[in-house]
Amino acid sequence: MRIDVISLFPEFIDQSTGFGVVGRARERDLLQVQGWNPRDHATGNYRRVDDRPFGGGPGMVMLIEPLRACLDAARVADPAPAPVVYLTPQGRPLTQARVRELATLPRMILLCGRYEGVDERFLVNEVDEEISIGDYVLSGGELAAAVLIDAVARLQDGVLNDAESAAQDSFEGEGGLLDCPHYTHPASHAWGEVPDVLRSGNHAAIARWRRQQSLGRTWLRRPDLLDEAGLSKADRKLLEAFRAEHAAGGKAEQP
Ligand code: 9D3
Repeated sequence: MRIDVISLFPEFIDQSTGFGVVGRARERDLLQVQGWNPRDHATGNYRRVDDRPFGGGPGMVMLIEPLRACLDAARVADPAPAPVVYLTPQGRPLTQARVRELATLPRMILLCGRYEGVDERFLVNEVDEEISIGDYVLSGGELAAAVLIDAVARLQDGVLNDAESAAQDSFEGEGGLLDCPHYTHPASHAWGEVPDVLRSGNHAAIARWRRQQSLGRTWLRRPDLLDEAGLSKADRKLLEAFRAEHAAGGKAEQP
């Protein structure tokens, strides 16, 4: 997949996608990320990329022409069709379902806003989709773009190693439940013991315990996800037992 990113801070995009899983995907050429700076396409002595809003008010608005020239340059570099995605607080909230769809595209072009945002006429004429990454205020679209790039990169074929893929499968297979707790050595520590079942060697019991922990934690922390999860009869029994232990002040999980 090729991702072009229009941003006043292309170095941020380059660097923030240079590490870990995403950095490895770029090194192996499973993912190409290229930044494009509207400033490089601005004209005049001051190379302005923004101006004051009509109607007054605080802040600045990104100009149409530097963005248009920048987008044209990205399309000349690779004329394959690519949707333009604008990262904005006004966008539809990003979900893993949308990430999965976007990850199948051979290419997309991301637009990062700064200041108060982008002239509405550019959005109407050039942008295909607007995406937010959640209900909190960032200073610009770059971090949101890095989040989206990370999420789609992990779904490209060959990006995750076998262990990472297995972990991903089991999460997606859990139908949107939270993960169970994880433990490693030492089995005994001043801060507590590893649950006996995990050391029992009984793989069926371990799978059951993990499933129950996932259900219980989702119930405690994200009951909204539980409504969508479509629990089996066995799941409901496991959760019922978790609740009973929880109500009895059990050690299943602190509130
Ligand atoms: C303080 C400025 N706000 C006035 C009401 C509007 C505003 C403009 C630009 C708020 C944030 C931003 C910059 N944010 C993004 O570009 C952004 C974003 C975000 O802030 N939250 C969640 N997802 C995203 S995607 C892009």
